[in-house]
Amino acid sequence: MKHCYSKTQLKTRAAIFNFRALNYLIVPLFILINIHTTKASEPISIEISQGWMFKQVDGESWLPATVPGCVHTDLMANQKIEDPFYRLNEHKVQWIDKMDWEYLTSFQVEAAVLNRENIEMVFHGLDTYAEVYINGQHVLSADNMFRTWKKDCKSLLKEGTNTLRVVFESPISRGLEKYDANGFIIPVSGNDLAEIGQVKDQKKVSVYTRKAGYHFGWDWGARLVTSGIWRPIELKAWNGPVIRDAFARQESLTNELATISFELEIEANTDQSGELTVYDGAEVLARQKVQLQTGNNQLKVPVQIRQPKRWWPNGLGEQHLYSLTAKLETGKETTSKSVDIGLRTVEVIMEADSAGRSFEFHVNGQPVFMKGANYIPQDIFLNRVTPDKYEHVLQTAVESNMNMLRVWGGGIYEQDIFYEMCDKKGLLVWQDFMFACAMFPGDDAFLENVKLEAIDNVKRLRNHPSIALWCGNNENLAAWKRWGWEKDAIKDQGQEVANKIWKAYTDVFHNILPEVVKAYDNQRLYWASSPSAGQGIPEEYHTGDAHYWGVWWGQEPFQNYEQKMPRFMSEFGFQSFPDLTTVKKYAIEEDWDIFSEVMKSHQRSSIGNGTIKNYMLRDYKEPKDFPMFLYVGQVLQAEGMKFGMEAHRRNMPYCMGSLYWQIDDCWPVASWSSMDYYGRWKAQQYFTKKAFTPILISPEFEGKDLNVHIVSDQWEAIPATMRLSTIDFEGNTIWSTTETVTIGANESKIHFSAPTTTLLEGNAKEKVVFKAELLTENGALISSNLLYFSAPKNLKLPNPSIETAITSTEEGYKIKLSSNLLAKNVYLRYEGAEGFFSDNYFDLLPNEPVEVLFRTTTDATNFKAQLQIFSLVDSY
Ligand code: BMA
Repeated sequence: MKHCYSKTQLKTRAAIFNFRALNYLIVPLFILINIHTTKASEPISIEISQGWMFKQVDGESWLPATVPGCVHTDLMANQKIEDPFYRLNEHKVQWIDKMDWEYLTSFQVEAAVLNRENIEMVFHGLDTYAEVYINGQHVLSADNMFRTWKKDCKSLLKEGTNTLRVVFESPISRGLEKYDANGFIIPVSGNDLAEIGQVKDQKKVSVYTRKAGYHFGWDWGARLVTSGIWRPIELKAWNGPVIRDAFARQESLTNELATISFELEIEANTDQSGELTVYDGAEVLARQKVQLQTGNNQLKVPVQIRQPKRWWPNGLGEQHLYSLTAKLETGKETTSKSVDIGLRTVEVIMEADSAGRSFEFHVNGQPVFMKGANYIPQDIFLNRVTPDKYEHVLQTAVESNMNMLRVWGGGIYEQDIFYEMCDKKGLLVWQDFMFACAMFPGDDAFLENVKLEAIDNVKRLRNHPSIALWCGNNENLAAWKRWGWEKDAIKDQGQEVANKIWKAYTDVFHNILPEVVKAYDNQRLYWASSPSAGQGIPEEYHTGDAHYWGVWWGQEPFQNYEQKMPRFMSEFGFQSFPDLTTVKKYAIEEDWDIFSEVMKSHQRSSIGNGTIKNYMLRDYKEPKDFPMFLYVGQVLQAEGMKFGMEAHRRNMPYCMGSLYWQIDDCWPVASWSSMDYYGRWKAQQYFTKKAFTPILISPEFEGKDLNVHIVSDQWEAIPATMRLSTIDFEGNTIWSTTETVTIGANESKIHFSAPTTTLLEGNAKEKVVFKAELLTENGALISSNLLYFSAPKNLKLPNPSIETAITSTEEGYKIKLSSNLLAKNVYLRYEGAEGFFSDNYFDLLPNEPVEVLFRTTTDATNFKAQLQIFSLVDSY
C-alpha cells in the first residue's frame, strides 16, 4: 500500500496509457454535451466533472471520485478512511500524502465540438504535481496549485469516447527530493507540522511546493496534505478569435467622469478585421474598427462613464457595480467577455508625522478606519467550501460591521466567488500572495513558477473593486529579521547560505512580485510583507502595519492592547474553544478535559490550552466543569478582544485599522477564530459586532480616571445625548449624568472624564458597573457599553432569576429576557436544531428586558423546553 514509485518509474508507467485501468470502471463514464442548443458557431464550454474514478497509482481497484475534489474526501466518500476531523483520526491518515494517486474519466466529444477551429482544455487548479494524459498521450506537467494550465487539444481529441487521466505524485516525496537536493536548510516555522505528518526525519518540505501552506499544518490547522483536481477542468471550443482577458484600468475618477482604459487581450488564428463594441449593460460606451494579427493582440479601448456612481465599503454607501462587456464581431464570428467593476479610488497614505509615518486607507479620497479580520480557507478540503459557506462568513463580516478582510498568505488565492461577494458586500480585501512564516527556495525554476503564479492571479483578480492592496507575504520578513532566523542561519549554516536565503527573499518580494503588480495592476499598492514598516524594513510600531502578539504569545495582559498601539493593526488575537455542540462533533465525553489527547490534538498552538487556562484564572473563577470551561473561555476571548478592538478605534487617526486574527476555522479546533468551523458564532463574534458599530461609545480607565470616548466612522457630525450612570447589581442608580454632545465626523474624542471615586460614590467597586449610552435626539439608542471596576472573578455577582417569554415568529422564536438582578454574560444555548441567536453572551441588567431572536430553518418545536440559559455565576 505504501510503496512509492520513483519519478522515472512513474513516468514510464504513466507514459503507456493504461487500458487495463478502463476494465475497472464499473460505471459507464461519459459526459453529455448539450450541443443541440448550441448554435453552429457559438463557443462551447463543458466542465469535465462526471464519471471520474480514482486509485492509488500502484493500487488495483478504481473507485468513484468527485471532481473538483481531493483524495482525502474521495477516500472518505468510499469509506476507505474515517473522518480525519474526528478524535485522533487525523493521525491515522498520514500515509495518504506519501502516495501517488491517479484520476481517470472518459468523456464524449461530438462532431460539433471537433469541428470548431480551436479546442482547449483548461485546468483551473491541479493540486499539485500532476501529469496529464489525454487519450493516453502525455500533454501537461503541472507543479503549482495556484496556476491555471491550458492545453490546446484540437489534434488530441476524437469523435466519441475520449479519456482524461491525471496522475498526482506525492507532494511529500517530491518535497523530500527537493529538500535533500537543496544543499542547505531553508528556515520554516513550526507551523509545518512535519512530526504529525510522520515525515522522514521530520523534514519540513512545505516550502518546496507551490501549494497552500496550511495543508501542511498550522497553529490552528490539521495536517492533511491533499492531492487532487481542486478546481474545474473545462473543455472549450470556438471558432475565430477569442478575448482571453479584459481589464478595466481606471485611469481617472471624478464626480463627473470616470475614464477607463479597457484593455483586451485577443487571440486570433488568422489576420482579420472586425468591430469591437463596449457596453455597459445595454448602453454602448465605445465602438471601433480593429485589425487583428495572427496570435496575441493587445487592444486598449478608451471608455468614459459620465456621472459615475461610486463603490463604497460597507457602512459608508452603496456598492455600485458596472458590468462592462467587450463584444468582437468579425463578420463570421462573435465573441464577448464581461467584467463587473466598481469605480472607486483606494490609496494607502503614508505620511511622515511627529511619531513616524501614517498608514491610512483612503477610499474615494476619504480616510477610512479599517475594521475587520484575517481570513483563512474555510476547510482543509477546499472542495467542501460551498457558496453557502462563503455567504455565511462574508455576511457575518458585514453584520459585524467590518469593511476589510485580509486573505492571509498561508492559504489560497481565494475562489472568484469570494471576491464577487466581497465586491457586492463592500468588503475590502487585503490580499497576500501565498507565502507565510517561512523562507523559500530561490532557484530559477522556483522563481519562474512564482512569477507565472503571480501573473495568473493578479490578472484573475484585478477587476475586483474589493481588492485594496497586494502584500508579498505573511511574517517572512519578521521571521528573518526579528525572530532570529537570520542570526541562526549565519551561526548554523554560515554567512554564504544566509545570503542565499535572503537573496531568494529579495528576488521574490522585492523584484518579481512588485514587478508583476506594476505591470498588471499598477494602481494598487504593493506592500512587501505583513507586518513591516516598508520594503525590507521590519515592523516598527510607529510606521507601517503591525502584528501584536504580546497578548497570547507573550502572556501580556489584555490591557497592553492600549499600550502597544500601531498605525495599522493587521493581526492580534486570543484563542478559545468552540461551543460544546461543535466539540461534540469531534470528541466524546471521555475526552472532555482540555488536557486529554483528543483536546490537545485539536489545539495546535504550542502553548495553547495552558495559555487559555492561565489567562482565565487571572480574571475568572475556575469553571466547575468542562462545558463551563468552554463557555468562560469564549467570554474571556470576547472581553479581551473587545478591549483590543475598542482601543484601536479610540486611538484613531493615529491607528487606522484593526484586523484581528482570525474570523474562521478550517476544521473543528481550539483557535483564535471568532466563528467556528461550522459557522457558529463564538462570543467574540457578537462582541465584534458591537465593538465595530459605526458609532461607538467606549469607556476606559486611565490611571485614576474613567474617560468616555465616542468614536465615529460616519462623515457627518450628528447631535446626540450621552447618558452615563453607575448602577449597582440590583439596578439602583448611584450616580448619573446626561449631556448633549456633538459626535464629530470620522473622529475619536473623549467626551467625559471623571475620577473613578466620583463615579463610585463610596460604593464597593465589586458591586457596581458603569453604563454608557449614546442616543439620538429622538431617544433611539446608537451605542451602549458597560465597564466594570473590577475583574469578573472579584465581582460580587448576585444569583439572578432570569425570566423568559418565548413567542414563535416566522423565522423561529423571539425570546424576551428579563432579570431582577444583574446576570453577567447570559448565554442561550439550544442543541435541538441548527439556528442562530441574534445576540448572546450579553450582560442583562436588572429590570432592563432584552429581546433576542432565534432564527432557524429546521424544525425546532421543542425549543421552549430545551432552551438552556445560564450566566457567569453558574460557571463556578
Ligand atoms: C500569525 C499568523 C498565523 C498564525 C497566528 C497565530 O503569525 O500569521 O501564522 O496562525 O499568528 O499564531
